[in-house]
Formats: sequence, C-alpha cells, structure tokens
Amino acid sequence: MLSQEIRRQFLKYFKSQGHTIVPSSSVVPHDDPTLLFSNAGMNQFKDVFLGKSKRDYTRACSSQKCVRVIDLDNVGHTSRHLTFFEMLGNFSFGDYFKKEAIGFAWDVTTHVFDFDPKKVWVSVYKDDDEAFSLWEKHIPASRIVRFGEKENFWSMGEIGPCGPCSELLYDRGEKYSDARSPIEDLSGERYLEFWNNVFMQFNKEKGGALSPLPKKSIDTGAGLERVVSLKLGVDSVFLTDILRGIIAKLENLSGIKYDEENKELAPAFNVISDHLRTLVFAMADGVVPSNADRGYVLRKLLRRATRYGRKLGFKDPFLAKLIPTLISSMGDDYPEITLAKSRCEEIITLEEESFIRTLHRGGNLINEVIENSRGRISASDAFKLKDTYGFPIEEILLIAKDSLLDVDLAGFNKLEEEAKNRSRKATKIQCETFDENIFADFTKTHHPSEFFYDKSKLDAKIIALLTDCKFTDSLEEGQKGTLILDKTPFYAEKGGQVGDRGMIFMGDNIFEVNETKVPYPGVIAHSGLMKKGKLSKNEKVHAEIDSSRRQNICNNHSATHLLHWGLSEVLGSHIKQAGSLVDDKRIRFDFNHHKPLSSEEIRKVEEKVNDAIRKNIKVQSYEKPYVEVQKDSAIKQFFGDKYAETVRIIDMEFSKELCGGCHTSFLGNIGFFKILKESSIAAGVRRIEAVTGKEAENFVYEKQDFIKYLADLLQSKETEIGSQIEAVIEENKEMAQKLKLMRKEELALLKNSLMQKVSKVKSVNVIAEEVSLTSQEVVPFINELMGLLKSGVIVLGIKVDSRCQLVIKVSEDLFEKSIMADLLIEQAAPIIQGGGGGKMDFAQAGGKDPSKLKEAFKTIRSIVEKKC
Ligand code: ALA
Repeated sequence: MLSQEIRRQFLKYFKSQGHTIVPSSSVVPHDDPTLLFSNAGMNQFKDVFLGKSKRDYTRACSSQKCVRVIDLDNVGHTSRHLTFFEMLGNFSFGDYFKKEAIGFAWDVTTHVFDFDPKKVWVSVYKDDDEAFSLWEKHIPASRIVRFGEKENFWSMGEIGPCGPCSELLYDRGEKYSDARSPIEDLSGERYLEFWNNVFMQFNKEKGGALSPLPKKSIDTGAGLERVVSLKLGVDSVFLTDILRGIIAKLENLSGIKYDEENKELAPAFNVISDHLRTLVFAMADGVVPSNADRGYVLRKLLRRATRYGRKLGFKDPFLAKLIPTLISSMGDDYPEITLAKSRCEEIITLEEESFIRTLHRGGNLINEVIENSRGRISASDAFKLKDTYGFPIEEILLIAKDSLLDVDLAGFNKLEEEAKNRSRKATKIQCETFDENIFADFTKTHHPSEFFYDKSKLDAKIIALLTDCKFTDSLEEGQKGTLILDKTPFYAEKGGQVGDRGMIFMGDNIFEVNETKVPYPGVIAHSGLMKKGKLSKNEKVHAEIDSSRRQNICNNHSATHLLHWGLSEVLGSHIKQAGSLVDDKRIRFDFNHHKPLSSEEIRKVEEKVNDAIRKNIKVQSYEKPYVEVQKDSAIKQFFGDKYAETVRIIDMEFSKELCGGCHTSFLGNIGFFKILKESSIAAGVRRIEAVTGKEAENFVYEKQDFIKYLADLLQSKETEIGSQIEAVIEENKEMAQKLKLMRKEELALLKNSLMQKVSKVKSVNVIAEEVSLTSQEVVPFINELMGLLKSGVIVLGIKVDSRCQLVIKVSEDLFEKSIMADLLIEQAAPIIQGGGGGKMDFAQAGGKDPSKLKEAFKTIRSIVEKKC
C-alpha cells in the first residue's frame, strides 16, 4: 500500500539522518488544554521548542495523527479537505536550521517522494532572503515565490511557537488552471501545497508580541494524503489508497458506484470515508461521542456521516461495517485502532441507532419545516427542532444547507438565550438561599474564611451572622440562620462531596450546623439552628464537626477514587467521570460508557476496589504546579476544567486524581465496598450507586436476612432454596394444567346446561343467561356454544364485582330478519347503564348495573319477537 510505504520511507530517511522516530501522540492532547485535538506534528514538542522541557534527542521525526474540524461544512465537497489526516514531519530542537531543513526537504521530495524536480515550486516569507538563496541551490529563482504573513508565517495558535515558513508546491498542470505561478493560482488547485517547513524562531505571547525562542528550531509538516494523491496523479485525496479502500467497501455495501464527478452522491462517499477515520482514531484515543467538548465533535461527525449515509440508501447502522477495512490498511502502523476495534464498533452502532431514532421522530417535522420554509427556516422552527427533537443547531444548519435553505440564526440565538434565562430563573428560585450581592461587598471588607483540612475542631471568631438572608448582629434561641467564621474545620459542599454538619458553640450557647456551603467565593456559610442561648458577632466560639459523619464521607470519597480507577481498569481507559455525589451514606458516580455493565464486570470492579482497600495504603495529598500535572497522564483531571496554578493531588498509588475534597488516611478505613446499582442516566452516561463500611455490611445483612426469610417461608435449608423453588414452580405448573382441565370440563357442563335452557321466541332459539366466565373465556365459549346451537341468539350476562358485561352472538341466518348483535346491544346497553358495540354476529357492552341484566334479557327477547 503506497501510503504505508511513503509513511515508512519518510521516517526511514530521517532516521538515517540522525533523527529519532517518535510515535504519533494521541489525537487528544492530554497536556494542552488550549487544543481540542492534535492538529500538527509539532504539538507534542511545543514545550521543547519553548525551552520548557528537554528530550534526550535534538532531531526527531514522526507521522502524526491529526484532526481538524474547522471547515467541517466543506469536508467531502472539495478535493483536499479532511477532518483526519496524517502529517509527516521532521523536527530540530536547536540542532540544524534553515540550510539543512531545506536540503532535507529537497532530498526527500526528489528521492523519497520521487517527484519530478521540474514540477516543484517553493514559497518563502516575503523578506526571507536567506531561505530564497538557499532554495536557489536546488531550483531556479523563477520557481521561487514570496508571500506575506497569511501564507508564509506559521504559528501554532493565538499564542505559542511560530516563525516564517517555506512551502513546497507541486504543479499539477494546466488541467487545473491556467495560472502561471502560485501567485496567480488563487484556488491553490494547480500548485498544490504538500509540505510546510517552519523556521521556528519566536514565541507569540498574549497580545501578539513576539519574543525569540531560546534556540532556533525546525518544524515541518507534509500531508501524507496529498503526497500520495500527487504520486498517484489523482485529483482528490479521496482517490488515494486508504480512503478509496473505504469508499470501495461503501460501494460494495450500498450497491452504488462511486463517481467523483457526481455532485449529488460523491460527497456522501467522501464524508463517510473521512469521518469514519476521525471517529475510529479519536475513539481509540479515548474520546466517546457525547454532548460536550471533543465528544460533541465526534457526535456531530457521526451524525453527519449517518445523514450522508441515507443518500446512499443506508437506513440502518452501517458505519461499523467499514471499520475492518480501515484497520486492514492502517492497523499495522497504528495498533491502537486494532485494539479498539470492538469498542468502536459497538459505540458507533449504538450512536447511529440512537440518531436514527431521533431522525425518525424529527423526520416528519423536518420535512414539514422544509416544505413550509419558503427559502428560510424560521427561528421558532429551528428552536422547536432543537428543543423538542434534540437536533443540535449545527445539524439544523447542515440540513438547511443540503436543502439550499437559510436559517434565521439571530432569531434562534435569541430564543435560546430566553430559554436559558427561564431555566436559570427557575433553578434560582428553588435553591436560592442567599443573594450573591450581599456577599460581594462583604468580601471586600473581610478576609476569606480559612478552611483546615486536618482539624475536626478549632477556636474561631464569628465575623458575620445572617438570618432570613440578611446580616444581623446576633441569633437568638430557636432562630434559623447562618454563621460565618474567620476559620473553620467545616468542609463546604464542593466537587460532589457534601458539606459538614456539627456544632458551633460558646459555653452553653449552641448553634447546630446542618449544612455548609460556599454561597460566594471566599465565604463559608454554616447554616442551621440556634439550638440554645444566643451568639453574637465578634464572639469567640468553638467549632466542631460531626467527626464520625466526616469519617464516613472521607471513606466514601476515597472509595469513589478507587471506583473510578477500578472502572478504568476493567472497562478501559476511556472511562471519564461525568459527575459524583459523596455523602456519609453512599456514593453516586456517573461516568461515560456506552453500555450497561455485565454482572461479571461489576464483580470485577468490586474485587479490584476491595483488593485495593485491603492493601491499606496511606492516602497522600500534596500540591504541585498545574503545568507539571498537565504533562502527567497518570493523574486524572478533566479537560476544559479551569485549575489554579497550584493543584492538590490525592495519591493512593493506584489512583492519582486532582481533588479538593476530604479523604481517609489509610485505604483500610473504608473497610468494605459494595455496588448496589448500575443504571443509565443519559445516552452514553452510566451511574453507579455504591456503599462502604457499615452501610456495605448492612447491605449484606439485609440480603442474608432475606435469604433466611425465604428459607423459613419454604421451610427449607438456605442451600436448598433454589431446588425448593424449582419444585414449587414445577408443582404450580402441574396444578395449573389440572385446573385447566377441570375448567374445561366445567365449561363443557355449563354449555350442556345452557343448551337445556334454550327457549323459542317465535321460531328463533334464544339462550339468555347469567354465567360466570373470565374475560379470556367469553369469546371462545360463546362461539362454541353457537356451534352447538347452530341457529339462534345467545345472550350472556357476566357479573364482575359491581360491574357487568353483556355479550351477544347471533347466527348468520337471522341477519335477513334484521336480527343482529350490534343492533341488539345498542338497545340493551343503556339498560345496564353502559355502552358497547360490535358487528352483526357478535357484540358486547360493559355496564354499571348488574341488577338489570334480567331486564336486558327481556328487552332482547321482545326485540327478537318483534322482528320475527
Ligand atoms: N506545523 C506546521 C504546519 O502545521 C508544519 O503546517
């Protein structure tokens, strides 16, 4: 496969030039919260360029997995945009610079890529005469062009390493445009850029100022797909081996031939083949489709691919069927995708299923909206699609674009904002205890309350008191209120851990703390009841938490970290906390995972956690600069969360997590860990509820008591409960069988006795009797009875508690006399205070007055009489 060959030869060449081959970093940049996805080979070396970290090599090369989702709308519709691509690069960290870089680039272009030297052009930064003359050694000046900042000054982002660059371009000929040089080629289609060489010299700081890097360096990036497309002489990256392979599989699955000129269908093939690669590579690196951050990008890509799939006739999930094709072409060089195969297949299929359900639900509405849109989807329609059917606005914009419609986005944003305000207000009314503003001024004149992790009691001073959400000078016995102290041992609710309870007292004056919260940064509010006496501002008090409750909370919090760790061990490294609640009684832990845990998985997690507890390791907490922590993928942290410069780490050997909460001193204190329940709370989010220590013991006791109760009930030994129940079930089955037979006999007798009671109304046979039948028995019974009677009218009245039912069957031969079941029931139903209906041969009614059944029979007889 050509792509694989080029990838390997590129690395081999640079290895022979003293470069260390560095594996691609994850597409998820763990150590850089400024980046959503890795988007260039140099990402993993950012700090090396900046001089902040060192490697034991100064020359490196790599083939980097990159994801760029900026121009998503274009991907699939142009010949060279991709959301996933491979970037081949060579790097020098203060080793070689321009001269060697240009030499290498030329050598590789003409000897490894084997391009015709006469077709190659280069561009340099407008005043980079040095680069210009270095290039002149390889190509004539007529094929060297100068560009400005936009084209030839590369920087990683708003901030970070940057420098002038020099691009290599390949002239694909007049077929693409009659431009005579890259300067005239505005579309960039004729002179295709395939390799960028950045002469890293500066660090761009906030505000745009450039400061020189400690050492001049080199960063290059060649797009593998572009290089391969040039080597193959094909028009688009979708015609290169890997993507074309996926497209071939798609042709096979859909039965539709790929024709790159087909404006309607080619984009569908392109979008699907590209998005599939992004999905699989990102999932292999731990991202899962979700509603936030990177997960949301994946969800968007998957939905886009699914929608385009419909153009190719795929109504059911199909993306997973393409994964083996992708793995066969890329799995050798990127083994992580082979390892993640079955997980990717499962998650992708589940996501597709769920989106297809949404499409079905919203499909009618969308069609309606499109039909009535007159060129534009209104704000309220767009909002309805989002609010009621969960279509993200990006999705709506894409659907609109596909139907050549416009969307009233400004109006939509306004509706969104209004809805947000409404829900903000709604939650505020419910949980508002304090007006934040009263604390804004307060914190200007008071020091922040100080919290002591390692103390359960201490002496403090009351610096403020509140009642009815207003400041006051004192609290009297029986009054509810809030105390603010200069320092406190009370932990305020945060990070999923509940606040402490306890007492604040001075002699006999006791305030009971029921809740501790932070209503405003720097303020710790102890809320509760003035149980006895009175407390006033500036008084010295003793603050003491309920230590045994705190110990349970600590045990549960540490167990939560172990649970998080245990889940990643058993289910995989993609497990990410999505929320938690830790109190003194139980643990609630939400995390991203695409399917229910099996009983074995739950058992394995419990075993891991309990094994860890028995190791009784000391739980350590220490602080570190955040910049260091970011680089350590062993420490669990949350992308997108804002952390202070210094962060606190809870370290229990197996598990290291950033955490500001309270923990047990030794894992053994947790005692015992037990999962009570595992459930789903949203698409792709699972919840585990668990208990530890005494609560876990109680859980086991309850189960044990229940088993004993069952044994007593069955009068058997506990070990024989199973076989006893089996025997009871078997016995039950036999009895049910016997009962059925007996009932059959009973009904046969009933039929016979009813046949004895046939009376003639004129020439018509009539049976009208009250009987006792279940609702399942009625219809077959009356049919069988008619089988015996052959011709006539059967009316059965059935009493059910205080209600009754009337059922009528009429044989066909009486229809000509206009004796019909539905007509009869129409007249009889009101008598029993009911209603009903049916057909000519069979009708029934329910009524509220069973005492009138006889009267109803009489009425029916007289109607029959009149008809004859
Ligand atoms: N980092 C450079 C680029 O992405 C090579 O173009």
